[in-house]
Amino acid sequence: MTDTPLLISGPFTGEEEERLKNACPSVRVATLDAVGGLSEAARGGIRAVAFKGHNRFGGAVMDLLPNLGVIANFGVGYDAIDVSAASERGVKVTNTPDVLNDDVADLAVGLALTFFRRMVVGADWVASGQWPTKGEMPLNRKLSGSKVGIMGLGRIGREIADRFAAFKCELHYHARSEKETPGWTFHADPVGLARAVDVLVVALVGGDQTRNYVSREVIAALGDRGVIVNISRGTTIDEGALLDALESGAIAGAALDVFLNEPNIDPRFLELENVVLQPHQGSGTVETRRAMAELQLENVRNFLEGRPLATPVN
Ligand code: 8YV
Repeated sequence: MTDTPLLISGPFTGEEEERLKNACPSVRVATLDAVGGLSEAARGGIRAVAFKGHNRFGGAVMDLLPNLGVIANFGVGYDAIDVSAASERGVKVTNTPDVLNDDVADLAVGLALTFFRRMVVGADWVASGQWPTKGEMPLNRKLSGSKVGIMGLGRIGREIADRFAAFKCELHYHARSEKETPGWTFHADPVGLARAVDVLVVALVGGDQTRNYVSREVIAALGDRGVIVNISRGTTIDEGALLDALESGAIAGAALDVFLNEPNIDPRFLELENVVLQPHQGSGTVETRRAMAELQLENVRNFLEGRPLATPVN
């Protein structure tokens, strides 16, 4: 066993990695795939993993680290980590909730606005130098006052709903149970939610329990004026059904920050004109990523120094 208790497993940015390195006298850096290549003594010394990314962190990797006590995730969503496997092995998992709610909610509204007001087309109208010859841009759609459905009214979903309320939208939502809200309409059935709204914003947690929750039937219920916004995980939507609906015009469009198989997304998306696509950047501001890094580090430090974890999930 060595006295290097922290493993950093990213992809972290240089600044994030430096911060972790500065906080701990001695660290190891390795992708999950490379853990097996570390010496037995090195693996035995590791008690905490600072983890970032969306590659599977399963029981097999945990078994390579016999003294692992905590996996501190950089992100609110921890669907990449097999939490049951961790619990079975007595390994704690932590995440970074709340600090990213505003940014993810801002992006959800920004995606809807970008789709409705076609700002990508507008930017090109100007940047291409063709405004003088093409004249006025074709009219687009009004977002304010429209009917918005939030799928998953957790911490991020609520921030999104509050923002759309400020846009004078009629708010609908689907969640496991009815919540106390300022007059928003609860739908026990996701299909009923989709049928009632123009914009369906997906703010579900990821993981097996929500896989394809936005099913072919939900997508069809949205109708040909309907728009899907997804800032959660690609897994929450039946992506094949979504692509079919976008290609056929069964729905008006989609504005997406998340996909299956990021960053190698389905090439069918690249052929579409009725989409706004972003590279999973919901929490990607300097301020928020710093706050996430600090919370992750707090969890690592607390664990290594024997204090209670700040944000445990198991
Ligand atoms: C990721 C995210 O943390 O918090 C989440 O659940 O999806 C993101 O903020 C980020 O992409 C780094 O993996």
